Amino acid sequence: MRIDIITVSPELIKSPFEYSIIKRAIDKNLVEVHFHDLRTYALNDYGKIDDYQFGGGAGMVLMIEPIDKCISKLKAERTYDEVIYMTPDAPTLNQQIANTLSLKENIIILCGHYKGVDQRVRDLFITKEVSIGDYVLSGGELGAAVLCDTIIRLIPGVLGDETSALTDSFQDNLLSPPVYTRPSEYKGLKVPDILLSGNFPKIEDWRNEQSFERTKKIRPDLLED
Ligand code: 6GU
Repeated sequence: MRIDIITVSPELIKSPFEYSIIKRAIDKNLVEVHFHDLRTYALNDYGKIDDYQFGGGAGMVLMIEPIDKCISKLKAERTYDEVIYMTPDAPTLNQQIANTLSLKENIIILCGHYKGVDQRVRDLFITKEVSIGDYVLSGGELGAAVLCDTIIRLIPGVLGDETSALTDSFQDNLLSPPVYTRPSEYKGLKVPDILLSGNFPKIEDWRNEQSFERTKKIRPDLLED
């Protein structure tokens, strides 16, 4: 898989790709991530990439021309499955979206900034829009990092234990059950006996029940659909 990220702040988004599971995926060539500084495609030597909005109002809007130049250059080099725009006014990211995107070959992610992008960018180039939740971030970069993390960890070979992504919270619309490790007792707090019993079918039943109870209590909305 190849991910091309277009941003006005490459430095802001790079570090999540330099650690842990995501770094290992890149080192193992399971995914390639390329960052493109939108200012490289600016209209003039001052690096102009945004302007005031027509009709008045506060906040700068990213202009279409630099984005067109960047996306067109990439599209001339290879075919893309999706061109994704990160913005709060979009459907919210969920596990289903991550699962689908993890099967793609090449994707472009455009990070929004300031007041957003000229609507014609969305009309012409964008095939999918994603928000990461009902709150406003200063830019799409953190959202893009979150989206990439959810996608990359699903690529076969990225997680050591092939089955572990399947048992994550949300994979079956349920939250994960509680987990424990040694010691079996800490300051009087005991690990549930069932987990020490060695009875694996019973443990499985207990975990399913805990998942369901936790979901009912913390996220009842997940049980509705
Ligand atoms: Cl992807 N971008 C911005 N700027 N704010 C957000 C978001 C994205 N997702 C939720 N809030």
